[in-house]
Amino acid sequence: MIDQKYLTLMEDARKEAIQFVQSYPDCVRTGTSQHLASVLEYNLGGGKMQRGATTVLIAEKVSKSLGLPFDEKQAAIAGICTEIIHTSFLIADDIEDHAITRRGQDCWYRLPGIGLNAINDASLTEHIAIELLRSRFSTHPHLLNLVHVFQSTLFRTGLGQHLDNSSCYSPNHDLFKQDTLPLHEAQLNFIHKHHTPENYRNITNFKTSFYTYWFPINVGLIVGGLIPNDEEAKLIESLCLNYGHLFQAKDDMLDCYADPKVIGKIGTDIEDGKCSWLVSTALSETNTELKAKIESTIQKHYGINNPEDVAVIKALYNEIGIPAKWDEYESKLMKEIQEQIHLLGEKAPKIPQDVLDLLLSITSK
Ligand code: GPP
Ligand code: MG
Ligand code: MG
Ligand code: MG
Repeated sequence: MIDQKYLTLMEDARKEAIQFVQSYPDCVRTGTSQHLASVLEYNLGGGKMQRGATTVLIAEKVSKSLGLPFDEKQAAIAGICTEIIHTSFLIADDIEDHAITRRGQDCWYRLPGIGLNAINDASLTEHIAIELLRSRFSTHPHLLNLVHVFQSTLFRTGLGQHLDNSSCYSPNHDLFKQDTLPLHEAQLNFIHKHHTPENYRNITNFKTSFYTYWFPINVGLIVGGLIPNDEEAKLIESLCLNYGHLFQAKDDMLDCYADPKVIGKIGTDIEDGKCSWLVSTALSETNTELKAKIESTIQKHYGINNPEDVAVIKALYNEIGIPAKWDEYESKLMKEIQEQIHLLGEKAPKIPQDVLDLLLSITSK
């Protein structure tokens, strides 16, 4: 559990971010800054604040261990900037994924008067994070490193989102119309090419792991005054990729199995034909006869926005024991992560181990 102190710091930083955009000089015509404030008011709350709190926790521990002064309010601003980037991704992701609800309320793009303006709001939100960061860290010795981490996070996550979107299957995918192969073969080719554990891993690395773990950890280290050397950077990155993998595979399980009231969003992965942990695991079946049955069910019923087809896929997942496979996979992955944290403790003792342990326990909860 994240200590209440850090959540309160994040809440104060959230209010400050809203004041920051409200006091922005109105451009073109009055009301622009109020619009930005409404985007943040509606979208930058109700989340777990995991990324923001990670930033502050890491920065605090690192600066203390280096004997440097620590400004918790400034660190919380860096933390809220990581959350604002997250918000910008969610606004866009919900349009791309045809989602209905987010954090227990209607998705931003579904509100009257918003619609596809939400695309521009997502982009503006991203800029707000950088503007706020630059204004509050203008004299910080590592501002350039911070901006670099923000920009590479944006680029990598965008690449991941592209991989995710271009791996969506549907039996009547546009691409199949141009294919010279018969429909049945074009469908199977697509599934074989995209819905593999390797492609899944690649998608999650880019769309989730960088921005959910690598980003706040690196921002926290820099704010705390530590620029990791190459060896430390490599170890941190490979740990972050595994955290992200655990996080996303779990998110995929919840998409199918959790009560929307509990997770605040209604799952759309099956309807969207996503390359999820569930479908890529189902298709990794080694028994030839069972594999053929799984493939043909997915080929016919996956990626269709129709409750009957979705029910067929959910029944398939249950029949082949996806929940039990998940339990086994989760334990294996958690052990691997614990070993990585241990190794990092030996090779990079300046990186706070207790925060890394906390991140694992939050992710696996
Ligand atoms: C999570 O995927 C990944 C993101 C939210 C990154 C989006 C990146 C962009 C550049 C827009 P998801 O769709 O499974 O998340 P959720 O289940 O929360 O919708
Ligand atoms: Mg989504
Ligand atoms: Mg998505
Ligand atoms: Mg999801």
